[in-house]
Amino acid sequence: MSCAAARLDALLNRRNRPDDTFYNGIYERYVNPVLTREMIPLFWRYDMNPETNPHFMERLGVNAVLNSGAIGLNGKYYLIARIEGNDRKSFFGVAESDNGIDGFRFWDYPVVLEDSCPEETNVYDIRLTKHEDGWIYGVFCSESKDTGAPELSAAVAAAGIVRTKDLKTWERLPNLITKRSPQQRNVVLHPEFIDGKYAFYTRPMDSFLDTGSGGGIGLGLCEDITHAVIDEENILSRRKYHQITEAKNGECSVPIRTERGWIHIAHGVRNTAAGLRYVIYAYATALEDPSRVIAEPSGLLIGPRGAERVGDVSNVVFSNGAIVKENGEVLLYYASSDTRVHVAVTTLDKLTDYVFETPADPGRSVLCVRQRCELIRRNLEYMEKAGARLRPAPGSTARRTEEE
Ligand code: M1P
Repeated sequence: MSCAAARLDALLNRRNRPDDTFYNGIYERYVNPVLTREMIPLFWRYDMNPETNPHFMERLGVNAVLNSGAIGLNGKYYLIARIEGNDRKSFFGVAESDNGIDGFRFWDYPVVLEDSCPEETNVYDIRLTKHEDGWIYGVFCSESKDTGAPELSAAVAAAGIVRTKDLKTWERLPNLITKRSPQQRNVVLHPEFIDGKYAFYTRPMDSFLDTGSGGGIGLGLCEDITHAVIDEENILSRRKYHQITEAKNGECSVPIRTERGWIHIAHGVRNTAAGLRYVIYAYATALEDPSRVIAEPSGLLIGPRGAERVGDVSNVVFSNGAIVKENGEVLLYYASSDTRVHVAVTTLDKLTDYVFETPADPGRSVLCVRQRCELIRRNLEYMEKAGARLRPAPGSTARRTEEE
């Protein structure tokens, strides 16, 4: 036991630092994951009594710690992680840190939700919204067996809703009903009222895994969050052929208010010969009309890299939480391959610049290469004017060379 305790202690006290092998000017990746299954307290997994556990054997193992909701409260940083037991069931646990990049420690007990939904088998991927009505809402996936379908694995995904003031006491509200979509996952509550109503980012789906006719990330309004019903969902961020969202997409965290618009972090999924590939992207909507998309930077913001590519569900990065600090820093939490949680750090300035100044995906190779040639042309022109020294590749039209 002392060996396991010492290992855990070392892990919890390990300092994090930016990964200096990665640079894109948009955000910094950090070297160590902020949460892993090894960071789960021993007393959640082992029977600590040598009389009943003479071999100090794991009794209730944890398979993965992933997709975490995030919130800053009273100067502390909280992640509400999806913790998946060896039994495949997920639940939520609150981990607290002083700086948001390391030192996360789980509270003594996981979150115990009110058992108001007897058919519910699994819960996961909570998004936390500090709403202007004064509550902190958690919206998560509530999964139940589809008893009407013949296949054993058939399931129904719905959006569960809870609320709290302190992350300790949670009130469960009835699940969200979307009248026109049979299934929902990746639902996020907007932090402000829109036209005096609660606004949810939805992801209409025809079945548990496939979005089918669901066109992308929707926005729907409801009058009463204690009996949340959405009639109409208007698609904001559309799935598009041959883009990173082709197979499906979903809102990640609560949109971030900036001077130029709401910045949204989302995930996009495409199919490959190796299976689905999940990446994180961004888009923006207008402050005065959050149903209007005003910027769609091309391609992915965060893709799985290096060791992140391997895990329970490989080739996945997935986010459902971000924290904006008072000094303008933005902590983007993302899980890799459904196995552990990382942080990428940027600032509001950089994120805004990225979202509004990155050109959109023109949709076809011939246009994409023209877009890139235009960047190259401007750069060569600029470098020549600025007197920058460069050695052009054979065939380059740049006139200034190192030899000149
Ligand atoms: O396995 C990747 C992700 O798959 C689901 O996301 P989506 O609904 O967009 O397909 C979720 O189950 C998520 O938890 C998981 O990380």
